[in-house]
Amino acid sequence: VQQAEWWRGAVLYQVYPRSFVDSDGDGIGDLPGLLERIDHIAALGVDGIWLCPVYVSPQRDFGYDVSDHCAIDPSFGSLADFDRVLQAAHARGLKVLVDLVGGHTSDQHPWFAASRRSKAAPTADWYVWADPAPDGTPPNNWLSVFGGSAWAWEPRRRQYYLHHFLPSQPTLNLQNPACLEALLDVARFWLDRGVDGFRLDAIDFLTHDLRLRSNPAVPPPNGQVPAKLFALQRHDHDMIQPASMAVLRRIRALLDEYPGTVSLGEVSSQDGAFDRIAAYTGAPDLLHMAYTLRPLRHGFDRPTLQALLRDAIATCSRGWPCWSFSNHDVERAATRWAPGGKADARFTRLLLALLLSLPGSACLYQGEELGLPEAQLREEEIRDPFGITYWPEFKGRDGSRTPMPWVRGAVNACFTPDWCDPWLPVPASHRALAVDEQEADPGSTLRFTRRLLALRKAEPALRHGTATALDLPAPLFGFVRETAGQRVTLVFNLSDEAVALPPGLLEEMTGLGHFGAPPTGVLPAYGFALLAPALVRARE
Ligand code: ISL
Repeated sequence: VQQAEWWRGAVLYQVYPRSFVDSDGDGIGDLPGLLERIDHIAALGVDGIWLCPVYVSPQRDFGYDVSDHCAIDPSFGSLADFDRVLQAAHARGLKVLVDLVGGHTSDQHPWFAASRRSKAAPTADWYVWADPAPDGTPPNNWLSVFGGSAWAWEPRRRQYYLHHFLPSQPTLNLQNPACLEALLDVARFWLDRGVDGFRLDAIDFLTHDLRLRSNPAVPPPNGQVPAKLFALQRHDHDMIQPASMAVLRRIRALLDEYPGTVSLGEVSSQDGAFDRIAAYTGAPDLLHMAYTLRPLRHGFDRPTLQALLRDAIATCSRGWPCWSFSNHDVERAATRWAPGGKADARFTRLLLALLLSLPGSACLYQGEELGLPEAQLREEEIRDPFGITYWPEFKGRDGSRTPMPWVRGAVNACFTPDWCDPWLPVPASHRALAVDEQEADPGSTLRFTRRLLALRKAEPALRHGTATALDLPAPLFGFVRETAGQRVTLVFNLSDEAVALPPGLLEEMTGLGHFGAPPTGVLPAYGFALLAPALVRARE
């Protein structure tokens, strides 16, 4: 694999900077803090970092509402701090992808400030404006992901503007050529600074139906009105439009001017997510890779995993998926999928082993390497506007955004200087999983994750190999990764009881190194075995 293809099979560590390390004591993580702890990331053995937004922003959606794309929000530091992080990452062999939030800006962005003031402004058509219906109501029935109509009224223009997320996140009109050029200029700014590519936010929302047709209603699933009303429509006209492909092609063409840079698209969890990953990444003039949180909608049982593996194999044959089991938008996998909803170290490691052995690339979300469970927050602790709207049916996304626990015994686990309060509390349940504690324990999840990543580096089959399902009796699930005659076999015990390995596999174990379960031929509860030649080489 050429250097330019470094992203195939790469693992990216997702940093949510607000919650990584706070160096200056305002309760908010920042770039100097990230710099202090960058060796934690390098020591994991990942290939790069995906850094969530650090641009100037009123922080209504914690950085996904950008008001100046080419400057760093003072709460995170300065451009000089950014350059230092970039340099430190590159010095350690880590690539850096930054977020490109192309679908919308903050309402505080100068582009929008001018656009809302007058229909004659240079950026008048850079957002999606529409006249009211004859009765004064919004132009159609589109809904915002975060609740309510997707349209907000602007008295100065006597028009509505579109927002797929918060009203303070007006949708950009990327079908306006000047607007698209402005977005490409933003991308160029960061590429010139040396970033290795972009995570592209919410690509299913980049363009919309220019006729503004209403979406068809769908009956409530199981006859019950869902907590999030967004599910009550089929999003035929506000999402997933063919016109987005032209936008993505322009972004790719720009990236191709900077060899080695890559794109990672975020695909919504609407039906057909894997087909869309294939469509978005299936041609050399489109995206390099894409991920979806779609699998998270399901439980963690054998049929679901079998379907997931089928999707993984099919998507790899047509495009390139990136796997993400946890991130800043969803409940942490260690809790979401845990048996009985109670995080369990054995199960958490099984999840990590699966995440890092599926064919494709992968994102590891900060704290996932520690096996952090979802934080249970009280209503008054919630900061996420999505959670505030829908509490208590949906508690928002803060449970996966709490600060990284660095030092078990320190005030705020050393996320902040000890004299200040973090923006979200450090959960008591995270202290025992703090980095210092896990560094000292050879059997910890952190040390396990490092060994797993080292194995992925050493074993080409795990990075680049094809995948083939294994036909195993329940409760076992497994597959084989293979490249150039080298095989890696993976078997997972999905039950809470020990299970004997089938005889054929036992034979395969002889002569192969084991990772995970002890080589006794029995997989303990939630145990797994990863059988790989590199493990033998390592022993010799
Ligand atoms: O699937 C979805 C809607 O059908 C959602 O998961 C959607 O794709 C997601 O909410 C988009 O998330 C991204 O953009 C948001 C921001 O709040 C999230 O943090 C970000 O990851 C708006 O910029």
